[in-house]
Amino acid sequence: MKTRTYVTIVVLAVFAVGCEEAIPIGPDPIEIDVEVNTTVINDHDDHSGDKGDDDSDSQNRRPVLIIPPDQTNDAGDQVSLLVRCVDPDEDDTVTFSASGLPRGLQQDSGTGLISGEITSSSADSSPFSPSLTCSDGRASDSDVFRWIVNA
Ligand SMILES: [Ca+2]
Repeated sequence: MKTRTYVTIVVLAVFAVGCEEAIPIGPDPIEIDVEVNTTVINDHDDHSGDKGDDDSDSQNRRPVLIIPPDQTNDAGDQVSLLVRCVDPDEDDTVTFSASGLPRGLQQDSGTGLISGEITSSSADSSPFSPSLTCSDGRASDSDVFRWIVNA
């Protein structure tokens, strides 16, 4: 008889504590934890989404100008020098511009071809340091080379 009574009291005590205190308090902290985790995950997604939009512009790769080797010509020479520019982005079209070319020469902005007849007076200003630029409209590459014109 003593043993039965003891067991019954212990079981009732645990049951009462479990019902009145453990159950009402228990679920709340768990729900809060879940919400916090969910919020953190959503923030992450939003940020990477923003970065993705920015990257679509910043992912443009710069065209690379292939600067010609130094040139030597005589005044009066007919020149035809093709400058190349490589853009890793297949769909990008590059345009060329040049400054400081020997007089009489110009560069085709679409093809990069430098052509013309070097004027006789160019020898007086030799050597030249032409600056070439190619651009895909968002990024560009420039370089300088040397051009000697002999009289
Ligand atoms: Ca590009």
